[in-house]
Amino acid sequence: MNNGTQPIANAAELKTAVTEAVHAQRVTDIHTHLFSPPFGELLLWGIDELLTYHYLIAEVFRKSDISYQQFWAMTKAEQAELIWQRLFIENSPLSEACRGVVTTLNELGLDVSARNLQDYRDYFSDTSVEAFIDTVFERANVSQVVMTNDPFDLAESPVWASGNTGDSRFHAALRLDVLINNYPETAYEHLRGLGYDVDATLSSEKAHKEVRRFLEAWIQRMQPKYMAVSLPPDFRYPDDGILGRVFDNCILPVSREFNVPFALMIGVKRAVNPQLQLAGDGSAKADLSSLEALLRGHPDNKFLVTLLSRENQHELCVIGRKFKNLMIFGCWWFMNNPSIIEEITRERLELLGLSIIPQHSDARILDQLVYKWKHSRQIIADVLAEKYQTLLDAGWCVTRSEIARDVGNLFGGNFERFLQAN
Ligand code: FIX
Ligand code: ZN
Repeated sequence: MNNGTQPIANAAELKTAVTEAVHAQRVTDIHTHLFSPPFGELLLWGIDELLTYHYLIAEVFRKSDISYQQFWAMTKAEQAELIWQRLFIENSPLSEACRGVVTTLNELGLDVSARNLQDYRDYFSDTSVEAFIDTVFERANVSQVVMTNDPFDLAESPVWASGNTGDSRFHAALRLDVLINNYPETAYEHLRGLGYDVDATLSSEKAHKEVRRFLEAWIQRMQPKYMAVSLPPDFRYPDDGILGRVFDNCILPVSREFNVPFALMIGVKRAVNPQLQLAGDGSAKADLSSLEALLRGHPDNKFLVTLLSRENQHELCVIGRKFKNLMIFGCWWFMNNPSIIEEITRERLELLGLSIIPQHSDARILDQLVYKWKHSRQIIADVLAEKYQTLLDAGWCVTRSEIARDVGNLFGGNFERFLQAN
């Protein structure tokens, strides 16, 4: 019997070993929109939330004659019923977002062949959120998740003020979209209201110091794993506007001083169709010379990066080869589909070996951890098995414990080491 240290003998044993290692590995999910229980209604879960995920809202309009106005006037339960009827009953749920609901219900032990929405509702109404968190973390084999925490969101502030975020499996990420993308419209007044002496264009030394003070206060309060922003495809750096001043004089120095990496999620075109609300964002290819300039100009800063355009993915891998202060992570949003995850994962392993974080879930609804990780694990296992097989074919020996080591790094170790590195 192979105890883990003997070379794997053949292709069948390899395939089994990789699949088992990937499924046994507990995951650190480095980017979600989930919240721990003290955040109350911000933590979404249950069948009606699953069905009204914004990915499915975008799809239902394509299969129904309902107007935007009529849809948004419905209750959540009515929206869920419409989506269930149109996308699951009147059409087969083939899209990745639809398939995700089926996988999730099935993994939770519900009878998907019955197609009975009321049964699913009954299941969720019979459980508490705390119990359901345990169920989901166990089924998804996730050990910890990173939330998305907006310091400008008044719904979050009471929890941060209380100092009790409840469940230590939920970690913070300090999200800075409002500061970076909406400074004149929103952040400026908000900061003034809190007593920070900032000016409208963020031009003075004093204002920079004040924003740094704001960031430091939130870092103390949240203990975030990283600071983060989503950026449009036309993001440019260096920049002589507000973005450049926030980056150069506020975020980057604080990120360095407190050893809190800065995560950039680049390529989102917000509100391409505003009628779709949260479902209305699009994507486009970014000019990555700006990212190169940022990495080159700040070798002592650490950056986590994910991109929304398929066309950018290969170029990003090449940039990863040039800059060790870059950690590439996840297949974000429109990239989070099996065919593209497979392609990107293969590309990354070929160009960067095991020095990546292959996936995050971006789950907005707790239940989604189940399907997002089940679907991704399968693809990552298949690609890894193929890559180890090419080594075996060339006469290299691989052991089960080496595979477990590699998989452990991909699903959590690389993230932890990147956070700790100076
Ligand atoms: O900016 C983000 O973090 C995006 O992931 C979200 O805004 C987006 O709506 C989403 O849910 C993607 O999966
Ligand atoms: Zn997200």
